[in-house]
Amino acid sequence: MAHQATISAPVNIACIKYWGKRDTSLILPTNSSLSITLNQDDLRSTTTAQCDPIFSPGDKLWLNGKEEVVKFGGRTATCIEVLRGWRRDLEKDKGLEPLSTYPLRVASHNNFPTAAGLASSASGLAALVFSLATLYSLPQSLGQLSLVARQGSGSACRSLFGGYVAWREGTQPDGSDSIAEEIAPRDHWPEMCALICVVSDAKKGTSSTSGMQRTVETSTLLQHRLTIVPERMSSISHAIKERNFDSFAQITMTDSNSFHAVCLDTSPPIFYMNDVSRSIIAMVEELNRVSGELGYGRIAAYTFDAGPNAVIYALEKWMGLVEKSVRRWFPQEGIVEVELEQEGNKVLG
Ligand code: 2P0
Repeated sequence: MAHQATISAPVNIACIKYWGKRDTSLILPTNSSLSITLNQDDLRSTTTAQCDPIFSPGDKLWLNGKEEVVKFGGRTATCIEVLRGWRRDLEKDKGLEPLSTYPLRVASHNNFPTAAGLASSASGLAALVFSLATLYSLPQSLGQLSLVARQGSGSACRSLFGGYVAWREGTQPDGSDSIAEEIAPRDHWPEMCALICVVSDAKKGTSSTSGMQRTVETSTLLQHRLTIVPERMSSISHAIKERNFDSFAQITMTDSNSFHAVCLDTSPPIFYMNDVSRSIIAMVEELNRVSGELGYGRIAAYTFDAGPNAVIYALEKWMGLVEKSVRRWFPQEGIVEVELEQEGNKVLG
């Protein structure tokens, strides 16, 4: 019988955005980033990895039922190669069955639209890495696995953890310190919730990988952004530690706007947000203006990734009001309310 592991991996949404690589093959970012992991009941990638000596030679991968080519030297192949190497070392040390020599079959499924700015590559690559680590019974820590997931897709390194997660850009040329870590568990601030407004589930026009490369090559504003992000990383970490929503919201919204500004400063410019996205910004800003005047401070924080869909963070006590406002002004948009996630990847079988 084939050896098998099935796991699920969560989606993460960044409050401080990753946008730009200083090394495109090792996937080393131009700045650190920070994200929140969303509940897997709502959004997840589920992946089964199998290996068996009777399989025909070569590794095979299916994404949402469609076979994907595992390109030699490509990102997926790199992740598989590293994990297989770690298994080989373990087999040598402990005299284990040589699973590392068996062909692999990996099938992955997302329960949300792929490539619609909902971070499908993050959960997908995190799921790939964790399913193989489970299949191979690897002893490596989540931090070490994050170094591998990062090489599959940058943002994937953050999806190995639950709660509030930082990806440190690192300084080493080999990427050995460009690692993700949990800075606070979900339980630290359990009232935090997210509302996803699916403005469009169409595949995005410019992929993150090519878009950020173009930004690095052409945007002068990016250089300015890079001088500001370190301070933002420490301020938002502080806001999370202190459970200061007003400050958290201010930094999250500012960084989302800064990211979309560098997209606009790219040549040719990249537009991820549309008119509905901008109207959602106006609505949240208005809500915060009123709540500020009433002495509650900011009560909602929008953020947009590489697509038009909005993610709005709010504390549980305000989420009813935020959701009602979104439904009133944007009745045609799909809305998903999600809690945060305690765990990173889960072993299902
Ligand atoms: C983020 N995004 O921090 C930012 C915000 C999109 C906007 O990480 O080339 O799919 O695979 O490393 O990880 C999208 O970038 O790009 C992303 P690659 P990835 O979540």
